[in-house]
Amino acid sequence: MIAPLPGLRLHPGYFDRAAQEALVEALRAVVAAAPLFTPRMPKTGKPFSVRMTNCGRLGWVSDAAGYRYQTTHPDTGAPWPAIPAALLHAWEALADYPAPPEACLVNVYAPTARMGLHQDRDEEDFEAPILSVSLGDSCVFRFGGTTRGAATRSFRLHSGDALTFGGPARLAFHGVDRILPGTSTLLAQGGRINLTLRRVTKPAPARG
Ligand code: MD6
Ligand code: FE
Repeated sequence: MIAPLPGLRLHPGYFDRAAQEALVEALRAVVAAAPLFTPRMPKTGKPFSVRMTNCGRLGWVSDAAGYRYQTTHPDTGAPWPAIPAALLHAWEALADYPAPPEACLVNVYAPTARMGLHQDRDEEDFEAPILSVSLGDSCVFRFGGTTRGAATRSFRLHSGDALTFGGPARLAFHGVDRILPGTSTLLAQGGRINLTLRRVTKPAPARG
């Protein structure tokens, strides 16, 4: 486990090859039920270069009306499929949080796709970490501080790596500079998949 910043914890190769292949299979079923869509920037309507879908009770969407979580797919209107069990187990093992995730955002990167520096702040509960899982080609992942102007650093994320963003890093700016084509044989078409598991609402207080 490597800690590049307090609250940012990298678990290299957390999922072995067999577990990665099983995750890709589970994601095929997710995408069959909830097809990939192209999100758009609020206000400008500019398309993202990544395609997305979700699983879990809530899914993150972005269009001209803004960023939000919703219970249904923006195109089909259907509820999101369930989060694969292997991801729920990883959350239990790594998140150090007493309630399950409610959303799993699936980002699909073509070799030329990227993700600009952003904060994840559409959740009500910042006490919970975000758990990120990378599959397929490696990428150059960049992170900085909690203001857009703060210095940034980058490191590579490889297939099977898990990363938790919690504590002081929960609101750190981060993004994906580029995909490194040809660095993984996991996905036949190349490219990269990133999964982020999130707690969106505050859990009800424990009774006692
Ligand atoms: C990606 N990840 O790795 C994009 N967000 O493709 C994220 O945007 C991200 O890795 C919040 C927490 C962890 C992440
Ligand atoms: Fe993010």
